[in-house]
Amino acid sequence: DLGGSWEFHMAGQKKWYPAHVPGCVHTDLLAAGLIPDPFYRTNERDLQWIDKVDWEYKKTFTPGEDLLSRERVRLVFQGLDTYARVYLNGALLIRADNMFRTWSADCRPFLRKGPNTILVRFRSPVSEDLPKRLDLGYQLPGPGWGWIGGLGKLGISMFARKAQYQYGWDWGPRLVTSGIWRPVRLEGWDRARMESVQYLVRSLTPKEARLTARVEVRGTRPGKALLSILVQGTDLPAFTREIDLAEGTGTCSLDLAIPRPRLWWTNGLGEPHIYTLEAVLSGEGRILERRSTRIGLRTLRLVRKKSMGGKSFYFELNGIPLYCKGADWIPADSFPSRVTPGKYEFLVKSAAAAHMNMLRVWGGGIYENDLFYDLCDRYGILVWQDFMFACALYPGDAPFVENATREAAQNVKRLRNHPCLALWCGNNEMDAVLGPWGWMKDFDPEIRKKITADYDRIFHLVLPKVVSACDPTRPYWPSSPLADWGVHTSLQARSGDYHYWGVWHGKAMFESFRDNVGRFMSEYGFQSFPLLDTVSRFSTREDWNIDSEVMKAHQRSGIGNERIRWYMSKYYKVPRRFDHFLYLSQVLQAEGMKIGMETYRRAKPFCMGSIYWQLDDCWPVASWSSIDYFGKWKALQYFARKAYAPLLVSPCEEKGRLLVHAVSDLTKPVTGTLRMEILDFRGPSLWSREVPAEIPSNGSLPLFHVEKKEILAGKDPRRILFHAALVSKGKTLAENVHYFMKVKDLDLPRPKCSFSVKAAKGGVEVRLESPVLAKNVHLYLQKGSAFFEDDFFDLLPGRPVTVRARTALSPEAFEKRLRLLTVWDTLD
Ligand code: BMA
Repeated sequence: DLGGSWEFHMAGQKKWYPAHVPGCVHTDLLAAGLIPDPFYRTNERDLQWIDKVDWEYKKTFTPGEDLLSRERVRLVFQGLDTYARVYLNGALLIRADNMFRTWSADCRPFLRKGPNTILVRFRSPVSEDLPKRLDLGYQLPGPGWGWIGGLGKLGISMFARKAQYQYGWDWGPRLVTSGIWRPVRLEGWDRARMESVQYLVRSLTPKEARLTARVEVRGTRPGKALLSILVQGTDLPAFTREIDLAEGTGTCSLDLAIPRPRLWWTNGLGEPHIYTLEAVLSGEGRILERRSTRIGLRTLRLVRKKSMGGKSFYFELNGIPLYCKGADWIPADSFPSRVTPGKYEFLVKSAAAAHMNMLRVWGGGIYENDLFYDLCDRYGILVWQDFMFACALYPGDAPFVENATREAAQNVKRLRNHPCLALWCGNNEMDAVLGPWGWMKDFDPEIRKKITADYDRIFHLVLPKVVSACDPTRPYWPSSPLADWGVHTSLQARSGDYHYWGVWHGKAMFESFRDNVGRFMSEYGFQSFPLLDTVSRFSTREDWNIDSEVMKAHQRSGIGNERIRWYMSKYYKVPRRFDHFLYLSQVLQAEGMKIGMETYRRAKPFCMGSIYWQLDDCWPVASWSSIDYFGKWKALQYFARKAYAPLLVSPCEEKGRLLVHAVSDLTKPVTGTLRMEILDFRGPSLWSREVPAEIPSNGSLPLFHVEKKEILAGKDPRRILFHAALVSKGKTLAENVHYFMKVKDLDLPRPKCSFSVKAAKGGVEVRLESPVLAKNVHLYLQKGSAFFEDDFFDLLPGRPVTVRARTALSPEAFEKRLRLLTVWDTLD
């Protein structure tokens, strides 16, 4: 491992500073005290010089005897960002131009006994790509945040095979970094080594799983070797065969069988069982290499068949039609090298806690670290994997296409053994850029033809070819979405994945989710602000106004503040206080998205996926995320946990009627009672009804309906709520509330919440109660922090609830610091 401490400086300078590998220029400059925190206030603007200069990294190391005694030694960089030249003891070994590729070189002849020096020179991505843009003579469509970096309207991001979000996004700063962003090592070997191991499940029955291992072996000269595969944790004997070695790389196969296989299931359906297989290569009487791979045994099929006036789009897992619930994933930091394993685990665990079973790795970020996919394997979360192209059009010259092809092949090979990996998707929204968004209309026809041909080559020829060659069992889907919201024809919406942005971008009310249901929702979303404790980490008190310069610098959507305020004024009374506004923005987002999430679940099986935009943030910002940069669950994350529960009861209004649906993702039917009630906010129950409920497995159906006129007769809709609960054997399996008016029109009473706190495992238990309705109760601590298991919920009159909180505080200290905020408190 050549990671750890290195030195770096701006090219041409004398003095070197300490650096850390993996890392990047920005984090190294920050650690050396040479720049202020790029996320603080408007510091981003002053740091734009960093991408205009070249940087050098160096390290001196002494290889051990063992390494020097090897026949071959290879220098491997798992990630160089981006335009880099690598020198070992002065000899140029690698010229890199793609952040997403692994770069390696045989370096045995250049290695010395004693100290060796490795130098990596990073050329400025701006100096490298600006000439390409100028030579082209026209601007390829793209997101266009270049003005922040002093480039005016010149967009250059599409020329670089580098994380696109770093050039600025509508939730991300423009911080274009460079560096050795993934591990680097020397690999010594003799005789032969495995270049790759692929496990293909050929057949899977309760009796037996049959697999084929395909191993690429590289030899130094012709001869014989032995390949064995061990299934760890079982008493199965090793599967073994003799193989021929050549000088160079060859492929060999080995069949294996696992009796009574334990399957890999997604979160909510069962255990995501993992098998560890070890491939062992031996020759000349010794072990040459061992390689462990964790796999899962499952069948996963993307089912596309004519149905319901279009074409289905759903996954079938081990024979069961799977409703996908989840969110879109963006890199968890502007500087991906500093995302800790703990942060990865927290985010994936948070997704699982909200009953998600799919994350979509969006194409403007990175092919994630191995750890991310390991975690998704372990938590039973499928990954929809975009190739890294988003919201732009890309050059089509031969070197670019070649570079993209190698990038695709390497990443497909790296990730294909993960059971979590569900689908390869060509890009994010490029189909929309070419068509519906109208970004192409000003080009002259010749250029338009060329751009379209370039698009077709990569996304309809090259990438599907790579997938079918390297990962033949996974589906390839050219672009997400197939149908964009603005101009979709009803056939498209009935046939593929769908990004619905009428809410937010199109200023449609939340209720419009109901008229915009696709077969698989791969994006829809709404923004909110992080709460004050997060805001105060990047701002000072004088910035605490959403239109201040600093807050605007942390709101990257040009329409963002205006949209939030507009929607808020439609549904709520807009509060004057800053902290109340932040809180209410989260309530607005969560309640609005609740309508979307529940609509898309009720629409099962026509609609078989609800993936909302977006799970996480890459810095502290106003955004569509449900978890903020510092890991605080926003109201939306709590609401997702309820809307995505395996069993959902969902009331809604339709054509003058109130309907109550049940949606089940369970594999067994449920029998129980639907208990309904109308409560006055101030306590009394005004109406109640019970009906028997038979809910089939894996389905959605209405359980009850009534004319609104009938149920509301003689009641004041401003003062009542409808509560529905699914009860079986005395246990509440699911519950939900519905209001008949927008919150701004409700006659909310002043809550009189009381609470008591007692010790519980890992923290405390808070018992809350109010004689009158308390709407969207937010729990927080005056000082210090805690993780609340539930938050932003409606506390119904006279119905106490218990909420657990993880904290290190004693119950007494906790009780002293506990504070509550409700919608009523934000009314001036
Ligand atoms: C979608 C995404 C992102 C963007 C989001 C919000 O189209 O693919 O590009 O951040 O909308 O505008």
